[in-house]
Order: sequence, then C-alpha cells, then structure tokens
Amino acid sequence: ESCGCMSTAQQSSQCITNFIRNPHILAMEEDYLYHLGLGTKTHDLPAMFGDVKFVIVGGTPKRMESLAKYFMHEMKAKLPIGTQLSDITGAAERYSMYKVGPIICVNHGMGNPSISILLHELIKLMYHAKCKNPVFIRLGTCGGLGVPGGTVVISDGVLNDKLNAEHEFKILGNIVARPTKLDVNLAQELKSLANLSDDYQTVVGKTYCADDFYEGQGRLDGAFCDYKEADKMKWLNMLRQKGVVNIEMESSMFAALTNQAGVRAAIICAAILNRLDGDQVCSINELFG
Ligand code: R2B
Ligand code: URA
Repeated sequence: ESCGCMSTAQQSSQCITNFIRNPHILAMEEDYLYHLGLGTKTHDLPAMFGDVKFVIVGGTPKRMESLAKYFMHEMKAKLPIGTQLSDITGAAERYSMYKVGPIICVNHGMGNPSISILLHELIKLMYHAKCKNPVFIRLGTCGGLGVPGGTVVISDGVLNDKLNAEHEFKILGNIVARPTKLDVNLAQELKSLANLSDDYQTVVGKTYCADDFYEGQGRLDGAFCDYKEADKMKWLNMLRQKGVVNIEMESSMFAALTNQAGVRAAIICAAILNRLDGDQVCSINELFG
C-alpha cells in the first residue's frame, strides 16, 4: 500500500491517504487490529468490508446485536443458509461487531478512552478495506438537558469540559487540541427523517462530553460529592445557556477522530432522563420497553 508520497516512516509524518495519516502504517508488513480480532494478513479485509457504507457505533454489545437484527429484518437481508448473525470479532472479545449488507454495528463501551481504541481500528479498517465514503454514526444514550426522557437528540456540535469545541488529546506528555466537528448537513438530514407522528420529540443541539458519569456530569448521587444542589443547577443552566441539550461520554472523541479521518459523522442519542429533574436513572426497560 502506498499513498504515492512516501514509502517509509522516516520520510515524513505528513502522508495523507484515505482515512489515515500515519506513515508508519504504510511501512508495516502487517497491521493487526487487535481489539477487533482482524488483520491484513489473516483476513481479506477488502472482500469482507469493502462494501461498507455505514458504521454504527453504540455502547453495549446487546444493543448493537439487536440493531443488526433490526436492519436484517428491515432490509430482508438473507444470511447464507445454516448460518446465523455472528460477532465478527470472534476471540478478541473486547467489542462485538455485526455486519448486515453494507452496515456494520459495533459496540464501543463507555467513555472516550474506550471509543478511541475502537475508532482507531475502525478507521484503519476502512483504509485497509478500501471503503468508499462510509458514514459513521454514534447511536447512544445520554442525559437530556431541558428535554424529557425519550427525546432523540441529534448533535450539531460537541463541547468539552472547558466549553471548547475540541477534544484535548494527551500525546507524549503534550496536550493536542483537535476540533470536534460533526457534519451539520448530515445532522439536518437526519432531523428531517423525524416524523410529526413520532411519540417522542427529535431535537438538534450541542452535546457536552464528560469523562465521568457522576461528579463529571454534576450528579448528586455518586459515591462522592462536595458541591450543593444549587451549584449543580447553576452549572447545568450555564451549559443550557451555551446551547447544550444533552450530556454523554463519547462525543468529543468520536467527533474529533471522525473529523480527522475525513469521514461524515453524526451523533444521535436517546435521552434517558432530564437532568434538570434529577440524576438517578431508573430501569431502562421502563423507558424503552
Ligand atoms: C451514555 O451512557 C453511558 C453511561 O451510562 C455512556 O457511555 C454514555 O455516553
Ligand atoms: N449517559 C450519560 O453519560 N449520562 C446520562 O445522564 C445518561 C446516560
């Protein structure tokens, strides 16, 4: 594989190819995507994944399997006789990945570090498989800010803890800030699919990305809490003033890495509660049946 601008890692760190920007990868004989259990020597990645158009990521393996089954049903997709929808990552066990036609569904676990590992490997997968213009979508859950539980929130921007639209990567002891840019046209396109007859509302707005579920999101119900309810409400209302409509834990990494890879990306999250009303999440089955 060569992008035509160099062949070895020493020559430059500026090499730009589809999706990736890393001269070392070009110089490697084999690239093993360890957490996906897939490799350039062990698998025919273009044959397996070259047709991928949508990469859907979400928190849990179960939800991603159910989503893949839903797509299979909707697309009337048929698997080879005698086979079942199966987790492609096999023995790797960290993430579960399902493929239905041109769609892959993978779970990313919780938090920016977990989704970062997955996205590095998915972006390299797109590169090795020679995919053409795939769209990445995070389909997750979140806390709503001023919207009721059940609301679907489509992000048109992501703010970090400093309220900047960037993710701060820690690299070799340095902080490297990269923009958390999402495809705003895609966000509007997705919003246009919402129906007036839906029994939930769909809104577009900014997402605040936290590195923690409890103190990091201003909750009062963690194991530790040194602030008062009034401090929490002041902070949540300040976020609201900045246009934030939901809070979750993977958006800044997702937006920064997909933007760096040059792929169209969107984040759609279901709010499981309104944080202005409380912190405790009751049984998710109560909300989503
Ligand atoms: C939403 O839900 C999870 C925490 O419960 C986290 O992964 C997120 O972003
Ligand atoms: N996920 C989060 O990160 N926060 C919430 O409040 C709900 C889901």
